Amino acid sequence: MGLGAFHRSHQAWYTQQAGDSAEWGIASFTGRRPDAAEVLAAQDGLYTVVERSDEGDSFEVITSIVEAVDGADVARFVELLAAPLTSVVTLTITEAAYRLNADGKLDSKAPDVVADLALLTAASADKPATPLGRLVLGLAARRDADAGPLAVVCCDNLSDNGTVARNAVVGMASAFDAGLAAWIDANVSFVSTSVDRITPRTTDADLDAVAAACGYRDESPVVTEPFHNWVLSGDFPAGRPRWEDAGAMFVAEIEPYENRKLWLLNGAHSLLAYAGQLRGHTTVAEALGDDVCRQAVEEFWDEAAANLHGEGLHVPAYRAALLERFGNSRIAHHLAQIAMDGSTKLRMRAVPVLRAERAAGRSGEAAARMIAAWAVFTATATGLQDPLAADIAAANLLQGRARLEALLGMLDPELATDAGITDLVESLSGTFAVAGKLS
Ligand code: CS2
Repeated sequence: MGLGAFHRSHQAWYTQQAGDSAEWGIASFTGRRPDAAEVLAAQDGLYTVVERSDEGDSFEVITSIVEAVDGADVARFVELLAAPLTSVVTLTITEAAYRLNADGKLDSKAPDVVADLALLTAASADKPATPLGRLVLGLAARRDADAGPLAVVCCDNLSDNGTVARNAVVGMASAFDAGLAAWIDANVSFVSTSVDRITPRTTDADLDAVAAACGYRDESPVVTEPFHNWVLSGDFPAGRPRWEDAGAMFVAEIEPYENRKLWLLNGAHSLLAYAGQLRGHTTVAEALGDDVCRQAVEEFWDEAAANLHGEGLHVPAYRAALLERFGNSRIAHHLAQIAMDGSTKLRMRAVPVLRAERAAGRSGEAAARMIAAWAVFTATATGLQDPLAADIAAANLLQGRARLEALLGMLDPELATDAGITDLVESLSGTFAVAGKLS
């Protein structure tokens, strides 16, 4: 589920590199962009992965997607899930698509969740609109067809993402069919993963670069960095491609890897997204070149590192590699793209570090600075893209402490009641102000 650039530079790319790739094919369903399936289907699912480094570009045609489908074609999705040969469902549906509230539970009041639950309950469920609604319907069909167990592999940047996916799917299923919820519990393995490969949105210039270098017109290439990483934890009861051939790691305990990636990479990304845009920058590489942003990142990394425990994490080397990856100036990774859905992302990227620092008796100032930058950004940006955009807009009409309490409450209700934290965030609100930029 999900046919975006990241799915194609990561899971589809890993599947192509697997030694047994000829035995596997991916049917990829779009989420929010039906046109992505149309363009790819017209090319028989083939597309080019452009690996872009400071040294230059390399090109590879990926053949592992054998079917590109508009996600609204729920009938085809359900048909494939009911097929015993289907073994794995990966999810790259964005963090926000899990419709979690600040407690990490399914937000059963979100309007599209309510609508899908009504459809499913009425058994007139031909077209659930949310990815989770579609997955629940597909799993019901698999149970009815007695097609056996399978693995759901969450590839979105959420802590303990397998459990999150399980809770959301089982939560939705149990709302209308307790038997289905029990079947899912017994037959579906929810695999947790930490995924990593920086993949910005494709531009027209990328299409031209592929045409010039390869001599064919690919309407849907993907540009990505050479680095790639995939750590997985969980069972695959119906088998899986040999992703380890491309370097995927299968581990018993995923949390340390997940935290390292979510806090150091994604945390720095979100910090740069808000601080960088407030200071007039457009891309990650530009923002990192600004000493004020760079220092804020280093301080946040110090706080995060103090709370990363586990063997073999090599945090100093990981940080050094991140500076190089972020500094790849040939990859224009737009801050505006990263800034989307901040209320969901910060729950995973800033809040855990802030909480861990406070629990250790320290201030958590660097993590609070990220939240402060987000809060200022939400008040100044036009057309904010966030599942809580309406609530954020309402909060920004409030004044002083009430405003910050309302914003913090969307990230973590408990933090919002801690006056020490609201004061801290308030005191950091001017950190990234540039004269003339905030009016
Ligand atoms: C980024 C991620 O947009 C974002 O929120 O932080 O997409 C990031 O580029 C990937 O997780 C890198 O693996």
